[in-house]
Amino acid sequence: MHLSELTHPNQLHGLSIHQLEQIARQIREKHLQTVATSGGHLGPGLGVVELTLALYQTLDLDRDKVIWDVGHQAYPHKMITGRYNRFGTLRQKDGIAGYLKRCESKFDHFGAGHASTSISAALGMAIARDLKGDNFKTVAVIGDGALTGGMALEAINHAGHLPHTNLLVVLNDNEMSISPNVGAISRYLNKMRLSDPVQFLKDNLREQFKQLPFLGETFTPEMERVKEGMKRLAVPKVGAVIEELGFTYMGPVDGHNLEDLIATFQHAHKIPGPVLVHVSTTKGKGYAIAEKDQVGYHAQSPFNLATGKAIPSSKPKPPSYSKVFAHTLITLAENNPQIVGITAAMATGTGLTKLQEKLPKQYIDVGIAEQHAVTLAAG
Ligand SMILES: Cc1ncc(C[n+]2csc(CCOP(=O)(O)OP(=O)(O)O)c2C)c(N)n1
Repeated sequence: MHLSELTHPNQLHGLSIHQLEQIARQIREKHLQTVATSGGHLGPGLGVVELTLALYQTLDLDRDKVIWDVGHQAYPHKMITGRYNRFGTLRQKDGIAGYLKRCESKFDHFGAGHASTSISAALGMAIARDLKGDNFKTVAVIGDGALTGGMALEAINHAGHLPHTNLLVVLNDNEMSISPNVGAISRYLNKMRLSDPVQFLKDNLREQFKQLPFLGETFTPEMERVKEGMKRLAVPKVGAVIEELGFTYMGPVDGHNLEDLIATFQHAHKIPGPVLVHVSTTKGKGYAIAEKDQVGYHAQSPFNLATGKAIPSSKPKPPSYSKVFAHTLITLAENNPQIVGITAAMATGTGLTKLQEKLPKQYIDVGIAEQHAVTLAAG
């Protein structure tokens, strides 16, 4: 099947892994060509191609609702919900919008743009569903960056208190906000990603047991049990904090392995109450230049696909606002150590990366947490 024939996401039902892989390739091709021509978000969408296909294969999109956080990563969603043939008009007048837009498609259930709203919106839809006695699924897909926003945590706090409200949260963890993600939650997610118990055992215990005289290989069944015990001592239970908050935790799952993703989502749909599936993805997946420079290719103006270089604008432009702002701030801060630049995960967009480079002690990234940033500044 070619992507152009996919006019409804339920046509994904029953496709083989091989067919899904072909669709994934076609999505990436169209994604790259379109953004190279019109500009737009690049890395976020390329990272969720398999996640989107696998999730949609396990849902009935005529009934179930998927809410994408921010919406800047939803280009694959747009292509498989009937907008492939118009996708070339992305971000042009009367064309396909760069974010989700409710009037554009019945599959866009929530139009945001601001981060950290998806779990609240999905939980609201889940509660409304239950009040009406309906039983469709609601799924929030949220990035690890957006998870640093207070509203996402407020929603988790609420959802974890409602054990009878079915809700699936898919955490798209690529370790990046626009810049590398920051904060204690990000560090915790990283710990979960790294705590691969199988690898831990392979690397450590098996070898050590083999060296014991008389025991060696013959000790295997006992060894397995001891290994399990030691593993629990050595590695914190993956997802323990999330489980303590009332969610069932599943993961981390390889976000580019369709088979694993489909099996995990199928399982997750059967679990009652709030469930969080932790998916590990690579921002920019499939376009080596974007994988390497994940900050630079979060979003791009028109560029040359072969080199990755931006196509220079024909009109000369005045310096950007952020450039002037950063220059002014650095000049002031160099002369006054009491000046500190605070950003809510927008170091590149505000020009503060320059301050970070020059005066790192006078720079703070608080994550996507604007209200905290302002009150922190007041403090
Ligand atoms: C409230 C708010 N602050 C800042 C932004 C700017 N912004 C857009 S995307 C993004 C990073 C999102 O990171 P993540 O959720 O991990 O998604 P990824 O881009 O990594 O897929 C930021 C900071 C925003 N959209 N909303």
